[in-house]
Amino acid sequence: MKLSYKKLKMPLISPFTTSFGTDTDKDVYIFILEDNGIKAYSESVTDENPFYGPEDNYTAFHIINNYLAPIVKGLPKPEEFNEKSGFIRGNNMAKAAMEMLLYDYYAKLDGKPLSKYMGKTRGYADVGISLGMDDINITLKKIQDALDRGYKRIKVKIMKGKETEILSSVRDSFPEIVLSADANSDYTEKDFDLVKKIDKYDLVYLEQPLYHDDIIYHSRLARQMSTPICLDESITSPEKAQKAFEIEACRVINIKEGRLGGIENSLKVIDIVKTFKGHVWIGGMLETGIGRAFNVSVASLEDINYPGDTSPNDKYFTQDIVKNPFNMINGTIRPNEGNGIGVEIDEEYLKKYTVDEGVL
Ligand code: OSB
Ligand code: MG
Repeated sequence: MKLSYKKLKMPLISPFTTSFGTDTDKDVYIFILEDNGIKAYSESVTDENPFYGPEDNYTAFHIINNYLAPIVKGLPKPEEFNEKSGFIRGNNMAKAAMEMLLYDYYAKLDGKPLSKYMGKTRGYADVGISLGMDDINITLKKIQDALDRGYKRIKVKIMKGKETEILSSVRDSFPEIVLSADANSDYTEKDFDLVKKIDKYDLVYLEQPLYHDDIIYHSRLARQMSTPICLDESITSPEKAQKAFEIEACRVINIKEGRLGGIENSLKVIDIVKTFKGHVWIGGMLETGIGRAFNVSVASLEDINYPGDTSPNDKYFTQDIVKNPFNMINGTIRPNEGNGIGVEIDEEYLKKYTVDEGVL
């Protein structure tokens, strides 16, 4: 039994700008579990800085190395992992990286693709695109390209003071498209008048307008808007999802397995959304081919009812670390058919992008 890691630095095709900053590279920890002739993989969705959420690559590595690796080495079933790691507060992204490693391992041991190991899959995932902030003419061109490629939903990033320029330009050029906007927590309770103006752009939902950990003010805002609120950052546990629906803070949830502490919690949130007749979709964190394969598998589950931020690999990297990148056909992607996440690692590119490695 061997548990190891590689830290990679991969250049992004184009910089990705949100209200909290710009990414030019993907700096990521990949985890590898080898046992019984099986090689399982996962990645941590943390970044170099804690700007999206409270964790970063350094805190995640610390938690994994000092607390979670010893648990993983006992090879608990993935559904046992939360109980065994529950004494560690928070640190969901670190936990998710380890829980998902066990998911890949046990799905492979069972001889099943992850999409079938987890539950009922539709066999494909509907795909939307998430566009970072750019010069508006570049954004308009990227939207046209995305529509030509068959994407089923366009999401643009916005920030305080730029929402009108971005959304009015997009709606002027594309009056009919399925459109959403993501503020990544850029507004406060003092900005309600500004945020309410977004109603006129007819968005399918407005993603995370307020504080990264808030549901109370979102509930207040939701009552004053016709646009459904979608929560991303704020939903960090099934309990938080339950509370958000109870107080009507959102009608939509963006699931990221990393933010929720893994697949088990994500499946619970999917059930909660269903109980409240809300909508749910799978987000993304600019993952490599490894994290992407998890996301596409979850996005293919039957109860997912909106397109995900699960673009094919070539949106992000000229060269990904997998030999079998996803193909999008008519705005849909099929999960891999191989066991577990079904990726074939390109060892040459994995090595090329590795900046650090070791055994846990
Ligand atoms: O808020 O959904 C977000 C990327 C990094 C951090 C936060 C977010 C995003 C995205 C990109 O929107 C989605 C993707 O992986 O394409
Ligand atoms: Mg978001």
